[in-house]
Amino acid sequence: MSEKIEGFREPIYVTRPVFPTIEEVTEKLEDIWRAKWLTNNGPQHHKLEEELTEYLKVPYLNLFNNGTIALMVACQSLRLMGDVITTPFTFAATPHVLSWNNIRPIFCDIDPVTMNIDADKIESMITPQTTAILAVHVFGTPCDVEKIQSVADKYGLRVIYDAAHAFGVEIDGKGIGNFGDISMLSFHATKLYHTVEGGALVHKDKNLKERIDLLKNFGIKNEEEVVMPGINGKMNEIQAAVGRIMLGYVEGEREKRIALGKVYGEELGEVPGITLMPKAGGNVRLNHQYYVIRIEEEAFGCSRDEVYDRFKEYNVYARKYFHPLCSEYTCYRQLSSAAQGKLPVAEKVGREVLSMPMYGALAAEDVRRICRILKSFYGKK
Ligand code: T4K
Repeated sequence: MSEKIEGFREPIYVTRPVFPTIEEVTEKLEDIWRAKWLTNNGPQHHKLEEELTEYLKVPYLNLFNNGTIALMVACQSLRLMGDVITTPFTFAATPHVLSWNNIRPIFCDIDPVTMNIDADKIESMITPQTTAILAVHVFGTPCDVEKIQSVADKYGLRVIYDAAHAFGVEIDGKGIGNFGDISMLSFHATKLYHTVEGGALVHKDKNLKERIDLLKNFGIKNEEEVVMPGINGKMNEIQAAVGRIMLGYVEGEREKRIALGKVYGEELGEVPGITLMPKAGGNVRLNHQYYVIRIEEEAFGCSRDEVYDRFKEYNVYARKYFHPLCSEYTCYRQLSSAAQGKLPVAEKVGREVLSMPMYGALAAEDVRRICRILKSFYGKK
C-alpha cells in the first residue's frame, strides 16, 4: 500500500453541480421572458410544485428560495418555542434555524452506524420545555422514523426532519417527506437535485400548506390583509425553471453515483481502519448523493486530518462534513447539552468522518486513483 501515485492536474472537489445544457436553459428562459413573470408564484413555480409533489410522493409541498429559510418557516408554521432536541452532527443551518426562532437547541448524541440522532437517547433529554424533535437524515440515510414518532407521540412533541440530504429517498415505497410533521429539502447547487439555490417543505396537511404559503410571502393574504409576520421565502421563476429541467437529470445522476459508490466499496472495503457508508435496509431507497467514510487513526495508521491535508497535495479536496460538530461552535458550546464528553459518539464520528468526491462527472478511473492515493497513506503517520 505504499506506491507513489500521480496527483490530479485539475482539482477534484467533494462535489460538482449537475449542469443542464445551455440550450435547455435558454428555451425555458424564453418562456419566462414571454410570460413577463419573474417571481411571486409564477407559472414555472406552479408547475414545479406539481411535478415535485408527484416525484417525491408527498401530499403537499411548498417551494422556497433555499432550504434554510424553509426550515425557519417550518418552525414558525408549527409555532415551536422553548427547547428542541436535535443532533450536533449536521450542517450549521440546522441549529441556527432554531436560534433564529428563539428556540434553544438541545444536542442529543448520535447513532454510531447511521450517524443520525440516536432515537434511544431522545426520551431521557425531554423536559417540560421540550416542544419538538428536529432530526436530520444525515447523508440521506433515514433516521429511525418509527422510534422517533413513538417518543414524540408519548410526550406530545412535534417532529421536523431536516431532509436536506434526502431528496428522493423512500422507505417502503413511501417518500421520505411522509414522516414526521414537516420535512425540509434543500435544492442547493451542491445537491443531487438542485434549483441553483432552493428548497421545499413537504407534509401531509392542507391547512399547513396554506399557512406556509402565507408565511413565505410576508403573511400577505390579499391587498387588504396581512395576517401574520411572514418572511420572503419565495422561489423565483428562473430557479423553478432550472428545477423543472433538473428533474430530467436526477435519475441519471443517481445511477452514476451508484456506480461510483460501488467502485469506492470495492477499493476501500477491506482496508483496515476505514468504515464505509452504512448499507441501507432492503426497504429503503437511498439517493447516493454523498460518499462518506470514517478513518480510525489507530487501525489506519494516519488520522482523518492528516488524510484530508495529504489529499490536497494530490489536488483532491475531500471535506470534513460535519466537523466541527455544531455543539463545538462558539455560539453553542456554552449549552449544557454541548458540554465536552456528553456527546461521545458524535465527538468520535466528528474526528473520523470524511466526505469523498462524489458526482456523476467523475470517472470510475478517477475514483480508483483517489482510493489508491488514500491507501498509499496507510500506516504513514
Ligand atoms: N441542513 C443540512 C443538513 C444541510 O446540509 C444544508 C446545506 C442545509 C440544512 C441548508 O440548506 P440550504 O439553505 O443550503 O439549501 C455546502 C452547501 O452550500 C450547503 O447547501 C450544504 N448543506 C452543505 C453540506 O454543503 P459548503 O460551505 O461546504 O459549500 P462549498 O461552497 O464549499 O461547496 C462545496 C464544493 O462544491 C466546493 O468545494 C466546490 C463545489 N462547488 C460548489 C458550488 C457552490 C462547485 O463546483 N460549484 C458550485 O457552484 O456548503
